[in-house]
Amino acid sequence: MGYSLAELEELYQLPLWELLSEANRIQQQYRRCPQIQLCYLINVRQGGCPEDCAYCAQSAHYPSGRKASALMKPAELLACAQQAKEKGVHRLCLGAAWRGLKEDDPKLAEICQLVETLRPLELEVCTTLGLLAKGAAQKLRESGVGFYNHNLNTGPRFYPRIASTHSFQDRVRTLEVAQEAGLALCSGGIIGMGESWRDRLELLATLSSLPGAPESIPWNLLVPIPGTPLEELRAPVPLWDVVRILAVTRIAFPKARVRLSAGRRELSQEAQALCFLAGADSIFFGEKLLTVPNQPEKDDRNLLQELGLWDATDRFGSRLFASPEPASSAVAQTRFSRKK
Ligand code: SAM
Ligand code: DTB
Ligand code: SF4
Repeated sequence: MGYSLAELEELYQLPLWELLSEANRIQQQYRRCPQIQLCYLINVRQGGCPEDCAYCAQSAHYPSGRKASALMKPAELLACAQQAKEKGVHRLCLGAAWRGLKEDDPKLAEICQLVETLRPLELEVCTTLGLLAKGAAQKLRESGVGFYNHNLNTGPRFYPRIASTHSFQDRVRTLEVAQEAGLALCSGGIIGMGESWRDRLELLATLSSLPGAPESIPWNLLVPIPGTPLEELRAPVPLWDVVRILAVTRIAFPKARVRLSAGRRELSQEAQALCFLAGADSIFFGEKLLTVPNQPEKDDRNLLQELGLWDATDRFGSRLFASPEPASSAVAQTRFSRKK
C-alpha cells in the first residue's frame, strides 16, 4: 500500500540530516545501473497547444514567441535519436504540444509511425502527448512505447491556479488509462509556482494511491517563461525544500527513478550533487529541454565524472546494480518502516 499524506508529512518534517541520511540509505539499497539515468527530450511537435497551463511556453494562450510547428518527420527524428544514442543516453522522451490523443485521431497513427522508426536503436521510449483515451494508449504500447509521461505538476487544491482547460482529475485519469494499457508511468511535478510544500506532498500522495507506483518521478524547477502568467509570479524555492521533496520521493518510491528535471541550470554543481545524494538518480541530458536550454552537456559530463557517476555501466558492469530489489531487509527494521 502507498504512503498516505500524513505519512509523507511526517517524513517531510524530519530533521533534514535524518531525512537525507534515510533517503541516501534507500538510494544505496535500491541502486541500479546506470546510477544516473540520462534521458533525452525530443519535441516532435512544438507550440500551439490549446491548454492554458500557466507555466508553459507552448500554450497558445500566452505570447511566449514559440510558433506551432508541424509534426517531425521520421527521418529527422531518427537522425536526432541516433545522435543522442551516440552521446550515451538511455531513454528517449518524445513530447508533443496538443491537448491529447483519441483513438481515431490521425495524429496517433503518425506518432506510432515515429515510434516504430526508433525500434532499431533499442533505446527505452517514453512519450508525453497530453491526455490519453484508452484506445490511443493501447496503440502507443503496440508501437513500442514503454513509458508515458504525464505530470500532475502540483496537488489537487492548487491545480485550478495553474490550468483551467482541464482538471487535476483529467490528469489522474490519463495516468490510469496509460497504466491499464501496460505503459509504465512517469509522473511528477513543478516546484516554484507559488505552491506550498503540502501541495507537493499531495501530488505524491495521489501518485501513491495509484494501483501501481510510477516507474519514474520527475521534479522540475519552474523555468519562468516570458509571456506566461508565471513569468512574474514565480516563487523561488530554497534549495533545502527541493532537497526535502526529492528525499521524501526517494523514500516513498524506493524503486522509482527520481528525475532532477527542468531548471538544473539554475543550480550550482554542488547543489545538484546534493540532489543526487538526496535521491535523484536521473536527469535530462542534452543542450535543450523542450523549448528552453538545458545545462550544457559538457557541464553534465564534468559533474558526473567528478562524482564518479558517469557511465556506470562500463565501469562496474550491470551485474552489480542490476536488481531493483533491496540489498537486504534492513529497511523493514528502521523507524521509517510502516506498519502493515
Ligand atoms: N503536453 C504534455 C503535458 O502537458 O503533459 C507534454 C508536454 S509538457 C510541456 C511536459 C511537462 O513539462 C509539464 O507537465 C511540466 O511538468 C513541464 N514543464 C513545462 N514547462 C515548464 C516550465 N516552464 N518549467 C518547468 N517545467 C515545465
Ligand atoms: C518533465 O518532467 N520535464 C520535461 C519532460 N518531463 C517532458 C519537460 C521540461 C520542459 C521545460 C520547459 C521547456 O522546455 O519549454
Ligand atoms: Fe504545455 Fe502540455 Fe499544458 Fe499544452 S498541455 S500547455 S504542452 S503543459
